[in-house]
Amino acid sequence: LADVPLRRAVSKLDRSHGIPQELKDYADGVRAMMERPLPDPLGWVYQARIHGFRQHVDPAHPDWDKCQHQQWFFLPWHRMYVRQLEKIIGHLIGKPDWRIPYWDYTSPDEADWALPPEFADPPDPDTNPLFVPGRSPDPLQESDRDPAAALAARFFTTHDNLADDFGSGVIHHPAQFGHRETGQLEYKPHNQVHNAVGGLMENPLTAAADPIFWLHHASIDRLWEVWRADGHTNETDSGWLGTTFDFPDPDVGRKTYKVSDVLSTEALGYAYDDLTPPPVAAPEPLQTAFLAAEALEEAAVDERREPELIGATAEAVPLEPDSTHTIELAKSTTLRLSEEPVVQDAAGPEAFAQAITELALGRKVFLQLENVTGRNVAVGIYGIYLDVPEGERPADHPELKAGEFPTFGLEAATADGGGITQAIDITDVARRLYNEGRWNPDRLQVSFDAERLTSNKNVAGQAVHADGIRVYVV
Ligand SMILES: [Cu+2]
Repeated sequence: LADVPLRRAVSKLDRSHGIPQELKDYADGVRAMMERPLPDPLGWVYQARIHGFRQHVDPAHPDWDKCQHQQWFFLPWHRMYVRQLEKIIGHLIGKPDWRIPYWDYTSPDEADWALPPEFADPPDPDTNPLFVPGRSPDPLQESDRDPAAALAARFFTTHDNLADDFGSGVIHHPAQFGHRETGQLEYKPHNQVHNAVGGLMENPLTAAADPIFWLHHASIDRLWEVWRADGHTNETDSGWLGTTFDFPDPDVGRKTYKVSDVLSTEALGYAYDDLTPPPVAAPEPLQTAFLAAEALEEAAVDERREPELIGATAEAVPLEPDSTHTIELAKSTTLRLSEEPVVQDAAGPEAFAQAITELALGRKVFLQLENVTGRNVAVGIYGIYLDVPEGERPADHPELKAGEFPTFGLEAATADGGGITQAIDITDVARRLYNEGRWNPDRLQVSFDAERLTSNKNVAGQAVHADGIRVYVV
């Protein structure tokens, strides 16, 4: 590592003498920022409003409402924003080498999934600047903090209308809520942790006013480094690299960064204590009857491949808790997969159809919610389930749960005239259904449940729908 100060895991800070020094410094810095009212650009309220404040940008405050979501400036913009906060705090407390700890919820140790204790206790904003009211009292769940799909994403972005990328979809000009694809890291842990923490954190227009926001974003920023250090490559598009953003700066007044300026954390003056990829669960193996294991392995070889659409809903889909929707799956003979040599070898029409199914489920399978929009959004996190037996409740079938849809940023995207498109890796549940002889080659049933509510708990009055649901194999 270069000789730069480290951002450390919050759970590993030295607590042998009580509150760790790094968090005492953070609390002092937050308090000092809170003592600087508007319009001081180094104040807490001003900094939080840079992320979000209201839907229509006020020309008197060109710094506000600048957060980048649902597109590929999400990661670099938040890296710049967190680095500037770190500089402001270092400046105000007279410790320019102070670096923000990160909330290490990707640790396999469940104890690290709870909010760090200093943020919850004492629960009094007058004596504890790290506390804010309204957060969920529950620790993060396994599914909230699981970075497996993000760290398995092969490309920073893709140009294929499927949001299985790491760093979200392409947009040509910065936009606060980009109306485009939410990539795998932005989906989870990012959006999901925002909703799971709740309170100010569940809405991008208030999130940055919660001190835990910044440790969450340090964690997301670290996962970007973990992914890159694990052999992946950042985007090389010159439009992305050359886009600039500017921020108030405690030393030079204003600081302008190009995206290409922030691809090295060392150049920005920090590094992480550990870039080891966290352990993730092994994928469910597919039990094949028609394809040889080697054929499957060969067909699933790691190369860039166009995703193939294998099914879609016929109509728009309301996201109502406990509702079920049908995805018609394509006839096997019409699929591009049917041209693969391993399938052509199959003897007889039944074997041919089964071989195509096995080939499809031997790859990665994604279910994509297309352009979800919502008003009066009362569900914080939807659970998404496959093929729940008729008349039964999804929540009673955790083995059929394929993923979640966290609604962080949904109202803001909708108000800006857009929506959220999100892909969910459903490979494990699809294989489990196949292995148990329950995969229906004609249709897939998708059910939603309201796993966690927002602070706006009127499910009856909410209006959330997707333009459709599609299933792809990659
Ligand atoms: Cu965020």
